[in-house]
Amino acid sequence: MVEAVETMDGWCSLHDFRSIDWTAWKLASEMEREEAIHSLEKLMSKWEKVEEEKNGSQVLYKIVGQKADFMFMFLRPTMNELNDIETELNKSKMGEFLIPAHSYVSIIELAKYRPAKDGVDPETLPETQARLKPILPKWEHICFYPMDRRREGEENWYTLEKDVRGKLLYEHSKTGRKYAGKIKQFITGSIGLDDWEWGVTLFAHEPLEFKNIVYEMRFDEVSSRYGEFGEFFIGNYLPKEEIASYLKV
Ligand code: 76R
Repeated sequence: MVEAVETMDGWCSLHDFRSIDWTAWKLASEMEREEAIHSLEKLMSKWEKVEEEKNGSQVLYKIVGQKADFMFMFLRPTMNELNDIETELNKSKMGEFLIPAHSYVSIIELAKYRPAKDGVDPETLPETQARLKPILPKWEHICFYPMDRRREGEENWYTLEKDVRGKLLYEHSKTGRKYAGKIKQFITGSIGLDDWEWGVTLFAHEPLEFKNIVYEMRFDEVSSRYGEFGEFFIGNYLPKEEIASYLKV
């Protein structure tokens, strides 16, 4: 029988995409707009405290193109906290001008394909814990897309033996490591949680590196034979200090 792989699971993740209701925004009074901006800044400050205390992490990006305007990515220990965050955003003054565009629910995941070294469970290592409960980078650009592993005829990931899958992912990781310092990747598992099997979140200083890594990986067997991809989202970093100028009309 084909064996599943054990996963190491970390913080719960919510990718929350919002479009700005620009018509309502322009029709609002200066005072209302200020109140809305302030409400978002206040929430961001509150979330930053959570991050400082290492109880979660988040980022805000401006989506390029018409799929959304804002993309928040939140990491928290529980799904309840993620629910609270989206609700508090909806209830805020800013929430009156935000239209839900898309969302993605998943959990930070690392797979245990490699055998334990000297009998040590990798999950107990501090470096593993740091990857399961990461502080997200505030790099200039973000790329998010969901993906599946194929299961069709000869291309069925779920009928491959574990050692074969491990070898294919090892080859994949060698391509990934070439992008050290240029790309930071977070894999979140969403089997049973959302419409695809994994979410891929990449950070880069230079957006061309997204195209480079995704293109190069298309030729790795694990992607060329077993990868299926969803919608791609690209964003530019929006620090709290720049929200007001971004929204100024
Ligand atoms: O976790 C590890 O670092 C060990 C090696 C590794 C695994 C197990 C690894 C390394 N990945 C793993 C698993 Mn990955 N990854 C993707 C994508 O567009 C595409 O073709 C694929 C999207 C990118 C860009 C990427 C980058 N990886 C996975 C899984 C889970 C599969 C499963 O369990 O079946 C998916 C879906 C996936 C997809 N990967 C790396 C990278 C990079 C940059 C690395 C090197 C990380 C490093 O060593 O720092």
